[in-house]
Amino acid sequence: MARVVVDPITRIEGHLKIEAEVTNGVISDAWSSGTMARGIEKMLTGRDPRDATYVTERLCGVCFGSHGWASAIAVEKAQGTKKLPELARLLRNLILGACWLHDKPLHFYHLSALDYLDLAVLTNYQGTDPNLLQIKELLRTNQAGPLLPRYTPDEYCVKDLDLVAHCVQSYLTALKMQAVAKKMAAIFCGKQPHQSSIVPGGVTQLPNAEQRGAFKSLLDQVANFIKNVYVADVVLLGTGPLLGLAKSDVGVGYQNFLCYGGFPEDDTGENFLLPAGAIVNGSLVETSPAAIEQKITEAVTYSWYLDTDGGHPYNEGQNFTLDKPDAYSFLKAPRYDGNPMEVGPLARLMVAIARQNSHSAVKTLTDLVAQGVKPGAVARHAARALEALMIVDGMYRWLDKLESRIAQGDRTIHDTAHWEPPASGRGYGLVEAPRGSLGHWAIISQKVLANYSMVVSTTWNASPRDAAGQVGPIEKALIGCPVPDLNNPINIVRVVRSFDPCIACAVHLIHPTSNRVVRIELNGSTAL
Ligand code: NFE
Repeated sequence: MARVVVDPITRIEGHLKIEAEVTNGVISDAWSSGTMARGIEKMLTGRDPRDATYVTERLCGVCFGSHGWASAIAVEKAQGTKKLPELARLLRNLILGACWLHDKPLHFYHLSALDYLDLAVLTNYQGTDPNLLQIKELLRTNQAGPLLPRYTPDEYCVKDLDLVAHCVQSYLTALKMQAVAKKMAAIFCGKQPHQSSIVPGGVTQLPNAEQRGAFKSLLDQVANFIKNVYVADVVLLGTGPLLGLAKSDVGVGYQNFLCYGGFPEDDTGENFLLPAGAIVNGSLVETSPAAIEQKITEAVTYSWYLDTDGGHPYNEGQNFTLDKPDAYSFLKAPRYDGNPMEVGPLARLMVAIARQNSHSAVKTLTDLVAQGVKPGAVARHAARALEALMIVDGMYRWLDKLESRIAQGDRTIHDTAHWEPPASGRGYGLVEAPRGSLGHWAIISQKVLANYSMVVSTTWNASPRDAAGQVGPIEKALIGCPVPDLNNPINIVRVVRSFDPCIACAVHLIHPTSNRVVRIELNGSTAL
């Protein structure tokens, strides 16, 4: 038996440490450890509830809009808002849709693809593409820094020169598409990152005809890339060289999947582009987000928190302690009805399959599962890509609706006449963020926030053990995974990255005595 420690897991957002116990070449136990503390909830206590939208967005540079959205909904619920102006709902969907279309190819090409490609074969490239020739030269002279370090390629790494060259070209195009998607979102929400349009009660900007036209033309570019490059590449790899890995148990975890419902199609709280549901042990047990919310708890048995175990998010405290011998993570352990739940694209599509959603992307994943693809590492990439097709279709539909409402004379984007934060109340906001189910819980007293709690997508997936000793979803997905070479744990990073974890919704916590603080002199002034 041996211990393998990967710290930090590179090419994810934020700092995550994975420890694995390997017995006879297979992981027999695993520990997922978030090594940063967040603390943003504590900053919100005593503040105007409307501040939460902007403050919580600063958790992260990727999923900020999801936090703003969840926060606005939580404060709206506390106020008693039942219905938003339809234009506001459409614009929120379009802003967030653009953020998702930025995020998905980023994860596949820039964070994950190097787990599956042997870039060294590019030293044999004989073509004329100037970018590839430049990369060839960087590889030849040992300067390919941005594309390295990487693990030693194993049997699942693609070594076919043409295929690797094609994927690297897509990698470079995806960099440009990130900028296009960001620009698209900024047209509707002021700026990127950290949007400034979604506020409690609605949105702040009704885009004019020119802005709507610009948004649509950028959407055309991104949609073309999503359909013809990104999804095509994922399908090409997943059903070709990676099919063996896709049919293996690598990365298969609990058969527990959760989705709060993503992108509302109306104000009922039940009708979403990505349908809501909880699957436990392979069976769909709940479809109502309101019912799901009541069964959410967070354990802190193995987390560096002082507070009591297993409470509902409304009742959670946010006080840290490092003086807890068994604790190993700054992440709490969220549970649904006591169960660890996988969240994210695969969970959403498994719920969509269980709810018999008719989109062709859902049908494609159903077919792959029928052909023996398991709900593991490769399936997570496939689901993330297929889901992008659903978002693209939704965005064209919401844009059409926006145009027709505006043509009918609708201009209402905010319930300005009636919307004031309440003196007291409490509310929760559930949304789907790119990485999975995200919830904010707000308690308001004397017109300020008395308590604020966030259960973030990655907290579900990367959670530590709970009071019952149940491991978190990433830990479970690692157990049983082959690590034939202890010095090259490539399967560990493949499995972890397939969840697209983001620990960056956090800030560094330094220990006042054991952490080394470096003093830097800048132009004569001193900074710590
Ligand atoms: Ni910081 Fe986020 C996470 C997403 S919020 S990237 O995890 O997606 O749930």
